[in-house]
Amino acid sequence: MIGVDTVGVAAKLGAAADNATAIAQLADEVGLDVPTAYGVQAALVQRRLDRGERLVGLKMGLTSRAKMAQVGVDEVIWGRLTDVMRVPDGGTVDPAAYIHPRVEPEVAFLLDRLPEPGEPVGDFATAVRAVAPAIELIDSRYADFRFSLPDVIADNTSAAAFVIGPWSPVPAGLDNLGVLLEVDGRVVQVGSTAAILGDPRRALDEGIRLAGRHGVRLESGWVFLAGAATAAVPLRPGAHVRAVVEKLGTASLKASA
Ligand code: OOG
Ligand code: MG
Repeated sequence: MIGVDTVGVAAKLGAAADNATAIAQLADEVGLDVPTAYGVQAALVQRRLDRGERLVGLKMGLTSRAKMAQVGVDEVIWGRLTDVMRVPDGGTVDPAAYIHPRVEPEVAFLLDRLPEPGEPVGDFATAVRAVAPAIELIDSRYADFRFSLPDVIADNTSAAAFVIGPWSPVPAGLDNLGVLLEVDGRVVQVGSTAAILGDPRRALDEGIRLAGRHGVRLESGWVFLAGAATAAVPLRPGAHVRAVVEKLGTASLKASA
């Protein structure tokens, strides 16, 4: 779309994140369509790279019905992950550094040898070196965590932080593993990896395809988040959060009080 100041829009979203202050949705006002929104996302992430962050992966969003229903957007989306967003397993985050942080259970892939652009992932075990349970901390920069499809794409799909649990070799089946999200020892969300596009391996095909449309090629060594299998829950000060994925184990995170 001609005439959208993608760098200017990205600066507003970047400032909202830096100051942990919500802003109003802006897609309608500035006339963002989906391709332009991905352009804003690229500019938003470029601000981070300009201050020394490194691109370390890609995340999928809205790959499950539970997530689509929670936010009222029903298209699969993708965003970019940087090294500064990564929190060590068992590490602590300060909820005050975010606007209205939420946590969700994820499955992570460690990418290995990927097909040429436009080619499908032939052998998953060649494309993916290892898998892990993960937690994503999302924090929409929009007031009340409400947004349209182009709004959330421009906002780097609400990406804020992520935790990767221990890596395991790719198990025989990934398509029906139980998923739990626990807060302070209580189960708050229950799901299955089957909720992720029927099989989280499909999320990788989608990621390669959708990012490829915008000239982004996934790289060996990158982390890939397949998208949450359940709805996200608010991260309260002092909370202890665990994501448990059957056969893969646990990733955990603490929120400072
Ligand atoms: C958008 C990001 C969605 C997922 O795993 O589905 C996402 C949001 O819910 O704010 O990360
Ligand atoms: Mg997510």
